[in-house]
Amino acid sequence: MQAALALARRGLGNTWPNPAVGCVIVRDGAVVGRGWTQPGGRPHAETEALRRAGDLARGATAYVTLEPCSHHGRTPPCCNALIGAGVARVIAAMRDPDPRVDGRGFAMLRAAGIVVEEGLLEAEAQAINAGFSRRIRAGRPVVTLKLATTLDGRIATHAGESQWITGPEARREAHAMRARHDAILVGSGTAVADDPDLTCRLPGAAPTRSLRVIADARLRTPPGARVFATARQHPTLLVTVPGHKPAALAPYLEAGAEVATVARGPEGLSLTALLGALAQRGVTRVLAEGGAGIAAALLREGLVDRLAWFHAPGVMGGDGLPAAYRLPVEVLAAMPRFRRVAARPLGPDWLTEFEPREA
Ligand code: AOF
Ligand code: ZN
Repeated sequence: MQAALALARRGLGNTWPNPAVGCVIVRDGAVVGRGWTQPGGRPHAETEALRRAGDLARGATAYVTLEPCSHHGRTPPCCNALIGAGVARVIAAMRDPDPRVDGRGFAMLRAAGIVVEEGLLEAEAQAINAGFSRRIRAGRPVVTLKLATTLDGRIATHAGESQWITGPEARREAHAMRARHDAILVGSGTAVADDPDLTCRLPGAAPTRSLRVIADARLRTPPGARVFATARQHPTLLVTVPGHKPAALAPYLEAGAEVATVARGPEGLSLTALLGALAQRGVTRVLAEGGAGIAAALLREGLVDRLAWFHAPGVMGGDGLPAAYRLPVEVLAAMPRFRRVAARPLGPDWLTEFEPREA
């Protein structure tokens, strides 16, 4: 199952709207087939592993990180494939929350005489599928907030200079992080100040399917910005509020970007509504890369599921721009708090990862 989980992780950022699943088929103590969900979500992990195992799947045990599907999609259910291949035992880490499956897969396998065990390394599988489960159950994706700051939490100088605070090792990790998410979100402040292209550039890495999302209520990002100039090569979504004149939106559409409108929020657009719109498009995992406005709004609304904080060993002082502004914390009890789940050095910098601390 550990091996199946590692295979599943390969698909993160690439399989949406489907979950990233891994499957290992074992017979007589030897691995005879391995598979993981392919880009775009099909083929599923089990059919990939079965194809490789061929006749050796007969009497074998399949380790799957998610309950095999029981519904007819573009292809018949994975349960049919497992039954047809003569697999004797299926060990699944967790149940599939998709209402089309949700226990029906296990029932189908058992009805066919296959021995089924559920719950092996379930916590790991739940973590991998957190975005998928959240989209199914709550209609929104999980959000990782990525910040790169000085030791005193500054993201840019007073003059707006921000490139580069962290070193090349941290930036490489940030690119890998983009690849593991379905969508990369920035606000117009960052889009204007940094003119990022929000792609994943890693030598040797396969092209990614990440959707680039610019939250821009007032259409402050010029249509000539790098994200829009490359919109024909990389999917790009401009999210704004209703009421703009068609002529104001036309240049973005002409550049090849999509435009979506969502409800207004306290400042600009509602991030909750934006996340809902992304989930409707199938997005399960969002990487928010700033800036200070988006970071503050996500923290304020309790929308951060994971915080990835790069610290560079420099100090900017009070004139530097803070990582988040207008977080009205007046009493300590109101401060969003996190618990550290990982920390490691990256060249001269540190990456610390956090999850919300339960109240
Ligand atoms: C599996 N193995 O590798 C994945 C599964 O749109 P479809 O027909 O591809 O079905 C998508 C659903 O299949 C998805 O919502 C989830 O329930 C399941 N994903 N199932 O057996 C896989 N990715
Ligand atoms: Zn399937």
